Amino acid sequence: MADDDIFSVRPEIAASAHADAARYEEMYNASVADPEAFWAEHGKRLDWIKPYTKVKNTSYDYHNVSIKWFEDGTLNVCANCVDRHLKDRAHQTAIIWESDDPGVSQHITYQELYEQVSKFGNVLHSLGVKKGDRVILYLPMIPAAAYAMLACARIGAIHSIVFAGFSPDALADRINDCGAKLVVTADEAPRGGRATPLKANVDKALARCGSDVRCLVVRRTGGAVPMTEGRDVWYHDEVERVSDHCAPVEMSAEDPLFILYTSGSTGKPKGVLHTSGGYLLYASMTHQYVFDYQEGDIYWCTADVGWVTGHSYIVYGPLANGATTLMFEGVPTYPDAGRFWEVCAKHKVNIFYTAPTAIRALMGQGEEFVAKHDLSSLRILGSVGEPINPEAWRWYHRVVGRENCPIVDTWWQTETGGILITPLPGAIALKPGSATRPFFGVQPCVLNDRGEEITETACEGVLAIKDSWPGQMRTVYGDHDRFVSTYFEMFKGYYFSGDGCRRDKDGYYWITGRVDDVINVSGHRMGTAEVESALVAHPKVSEAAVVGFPHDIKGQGIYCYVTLMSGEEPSDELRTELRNWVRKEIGPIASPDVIQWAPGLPKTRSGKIMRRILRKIAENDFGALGDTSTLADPSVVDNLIENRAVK
Ligand code: 6R9
Repeated sequence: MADDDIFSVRPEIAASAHADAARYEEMYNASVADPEAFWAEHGKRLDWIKPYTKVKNTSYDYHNVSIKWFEDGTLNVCANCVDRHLKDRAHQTAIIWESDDPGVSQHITYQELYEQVSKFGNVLHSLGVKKGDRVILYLPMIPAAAYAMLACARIGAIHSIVFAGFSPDALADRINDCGAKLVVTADEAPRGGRATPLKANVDKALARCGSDVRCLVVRRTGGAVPMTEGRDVWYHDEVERVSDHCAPVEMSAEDPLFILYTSGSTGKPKGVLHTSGGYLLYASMTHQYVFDYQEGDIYWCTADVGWVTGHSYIVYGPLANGATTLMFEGVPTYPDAGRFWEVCAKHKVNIFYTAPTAIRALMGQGEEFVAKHDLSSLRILGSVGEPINPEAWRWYHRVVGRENCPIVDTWWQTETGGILITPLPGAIALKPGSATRPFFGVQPCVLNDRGEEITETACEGVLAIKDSWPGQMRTVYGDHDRFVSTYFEMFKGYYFSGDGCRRDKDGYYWITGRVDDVINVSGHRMGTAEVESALVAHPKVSEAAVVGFPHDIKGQGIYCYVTLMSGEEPSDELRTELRNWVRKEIGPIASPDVIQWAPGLPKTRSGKIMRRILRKIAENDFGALGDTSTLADPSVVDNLIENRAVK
């Protein structure tokens, strides 16, 4: 039984960890017994200009949802990430940049970061950007992306990063929604040996925006791009004209830091708004404890700054802690499937944080790509973005971690600002596939369909959070009602995560996927993730996505899209084999009704499977596939429709 499959805490990790088991219990209990006192104390990890006297002022009351932390304190987020480290670590590397080209990397010290960010702030000023203005960043994974974020924070502007893989239309929607006055971009974004024409995309987007929106262009590849007179300027020209001193602006803890758009279950993307003090405190504290970050560690989060993981765990958390953070421009499979491990070896990475989808992809390529590289520097591994199936967990643990690196499976969301449920490596025994226990100050609970909290330890339901934590989003930009109705209406008095979960007898949380992914087969509730996990545990299966479809007798049936390992051939025998395999892994109740061979699955550019589309195909409802524009490869959908399995 998975619940009893336990990897105990490694004594050598516990011995030097920021929290061992006893310390975790003590701090956790203190954090929920008296949140005011707990956060008043830990708020001191930031440098405040005017110290706070009020700590927590939050209400989950449906009629009056309001979230404020440290509201009378003032600070500057950039000064906390840069200036305050100059005294002790001016010459320490702040950012290691690894380019898409494996021959090119760069070390940027805190002193250089300070100079670059100050100049960037002055360029923004010179273009008329002021405190409270919105600035869209549409950039490759280059140091200038971090400079631009921090420069906005320095002058009090609100950044909104749009992932460089998004289309011109998606970009235009975001520019318009937040009323940005400036878009910062680059000529082109190299990834995996190919270049995305960012500036050309901005040109298309700006054709749909107000004429007052300007564009600042950073040179990355040197590719020729047209510049529109009076609207577009080159960064390298502007920076010649500015001084290298830029005073950080005093900001209230509750002044906005950034907006990040995220897709909901329906409708247009929501502008998730995060503010300054609580967000930074939470990002920095989770970064320290969850990854057991130690002075001198080389830390690498493989996310893109276009996603929340990049905000909190490439830029803000690590830099607030004076860490050395690695920024990677490329992809895991270029020039070959060993790139991650090559980079780990090259820069002697100690802490490595990635997504299950990457692990599964690399797992399918074979162990020899890992074995070639010296991974002895690795100490802690992390996972984020989706439930990690035990099969991938074990591979990550055995092959990448050589069985001596704890894996922190971190559950959180764009909305939560930082990690909420996770093991602490020196404190909490691991179970493959479980995000384990709550971080300090986080009170998860499991609700039944009627919105009642289930009090038994072992149970299953929807995951909600009982009280606020400092990193929580404050509102949907420009639409507070949507914030309230999305997260606080269905289950009154709680923050509703949209995820389902199970809590086992040891109080461990197992995220079962979005609630809309839960299917009901003959009256039994089943996480589609469970069936997927069973399927990908089969040696011939590389990836699987499972959705429900209407079934005359069972209510819902189980429809499986299966991608085979390269070299494996689809056959009816294999179909039967997989069906029996799942019956064996989970039980006859989980027996797949349909198995469709899928050469590719429809994924967003961040690697999340778009189950909404798979459900429609399974339901034979091709007319209503909805918006497919955010897919990494829309042609995948046509293939699935063409080859739809006949029931
Ligand atoms: C950080 C991030 C949030 C959704 C979330 C959940 C899924 C993220 C997970 C996980 C299981 C984990 N999710 N981490 N599910 N285990 N460790 O990914 O933010 O892009 O907003 O996605 O991702 O379903 O609700 P975001």
